[in-house]
Amino acid sequence: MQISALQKARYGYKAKLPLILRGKIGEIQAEYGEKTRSEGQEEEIQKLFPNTYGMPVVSFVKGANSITSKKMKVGVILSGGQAPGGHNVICGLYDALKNANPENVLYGFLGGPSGILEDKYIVLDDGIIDSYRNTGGFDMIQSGRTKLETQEQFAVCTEVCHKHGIDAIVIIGGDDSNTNAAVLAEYFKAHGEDICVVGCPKTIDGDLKNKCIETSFGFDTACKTYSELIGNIERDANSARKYWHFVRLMGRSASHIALECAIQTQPNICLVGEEVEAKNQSIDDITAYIASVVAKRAEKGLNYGVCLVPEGLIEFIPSMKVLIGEINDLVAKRAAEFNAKASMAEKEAFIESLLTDASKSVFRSLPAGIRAQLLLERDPHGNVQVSLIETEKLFIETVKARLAEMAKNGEYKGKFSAQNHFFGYEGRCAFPSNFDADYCYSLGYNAVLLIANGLTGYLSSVTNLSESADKWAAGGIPITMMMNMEQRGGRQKPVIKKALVELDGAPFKYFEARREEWAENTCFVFPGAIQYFGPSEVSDQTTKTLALEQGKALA
Ligand code: FBP
Repeated sequence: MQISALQKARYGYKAKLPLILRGKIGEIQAEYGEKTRSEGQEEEIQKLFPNTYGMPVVSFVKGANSITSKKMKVGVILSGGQAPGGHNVICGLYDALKNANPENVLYGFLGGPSGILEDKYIVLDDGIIDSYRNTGGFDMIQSGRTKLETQEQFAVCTEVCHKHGIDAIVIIGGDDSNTNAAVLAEYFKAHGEDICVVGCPKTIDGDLKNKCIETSFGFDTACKTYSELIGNIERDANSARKYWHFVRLMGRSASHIALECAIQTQPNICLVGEEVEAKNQSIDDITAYIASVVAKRAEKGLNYGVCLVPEGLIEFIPSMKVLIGEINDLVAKRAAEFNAKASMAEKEAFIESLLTDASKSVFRSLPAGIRAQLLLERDPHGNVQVSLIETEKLFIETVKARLAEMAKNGEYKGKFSAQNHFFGYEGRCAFPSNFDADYCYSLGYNAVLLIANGLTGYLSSVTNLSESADKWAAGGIPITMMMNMEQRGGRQKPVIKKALVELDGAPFKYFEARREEWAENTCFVFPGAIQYFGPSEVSDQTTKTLALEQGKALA
């Protein structure tokens, strides 16, 4: 297979481990903290996890340990959307396993969680591992969105583990996959199975974080990739001076990606879903805001600009949230009738006839394209797939109409010509930045220590991430500690609390204090491409979000 010069060079990159994880595995000791409590609804969660609730936080420190060098077999699963660095988690797992005992075996289940259910796997070896070091993508073993959540599925997992003699499963996934990892860990314990389950925090969306998990992997590289592209567009806008660019950015729900990219590139406008919800803003309110910025810039002769739109925004607009909720319900409950409709027009008419009056009028007010996108296939949870809804085009249309009205009243005399973009898949499989390469390798390496210590129901945790890698701390967080109860699919379920953008958090405050200036003036920043080699201050930077959250001043 032909490989690029960069890929070849990246094979040679030595991912950095925290000092504590360097050296022999037999010289790293687990230190146990206090008993832990769940994020919310303690009683219910304790009842659901009688065997794994309340376990202590674990930190690794130097010292002799009692880990035996018994041969271990571990299975790894990649779950959900791709995120840069996934391969390095597997490389870290592999290297730590081989460091502990060269006879240890790592099974890679193929195609996501369905791989274990169908017993489809490969045994990873030096040849495979070495050809994926520091590369993007999940193609080493592929990913999938099957959920491991039923007792029947857990029974199959048990059978497959018995068949191969697997001692532990590592699930690399987001909040839902790690919630399910905890449920599987509890199932194994309850059934007297000596099989550990350890999770690793993955998602470009950046919404799997809390006081114990500082960031999910992939967020860093994805944001840097999008910011490079946004910077390029800003430079194009600044050169041609004739277009407003509307850029939608991935992020299933939370607006972390859009906010980080805004801090990196200083566009004229960045919408933040969480703020829209807090201020109870409608499509009209958002349109009025964007149009006012366009008009102010036009007064200065600046008929161009850049506006960032998080893909999850649509569900934060209160009236849209209600409408989408109603459609999700109808598509699920009246599935047979809905699916029997031959054309999109018939589907639309069918759904519209069943909506409440308020949602009916919101639905009718939407452009035809958006109405159709709201009816497209649901995700495995029965939710609308926001990545398919072209919110940026919606706002281009509504802003255009608004400006035409304003022009009639003499409130606007500019020219509005817009281009739309969507950045999502472009960033999910990029070569991991040095930060993600190091962080992921450390997460995988650390997961083996958790397993070797017999810990189950834990998330691999590497912290102190705004410092250089040698100063990072390593340990494990009981997954139940991050849980609360939420309404999902019509019933209360234990889930890891999703981290949304905090409006009183440092990243939003930083943005809020500057956005007016960025709106009216042109303050674009061009971050350029991710640097993999060169001075540390260029190639080892963290995200601005992480730096601000950890009290660091931005350079
Ligand atoms: P995960 O939460 O599984 O990491 O995936 C996140 C994400 O990349 C979202 O940003 C996006 O909305 C979604 O996946 C797209 O899903 P798909 O890959 O199935 O099109």
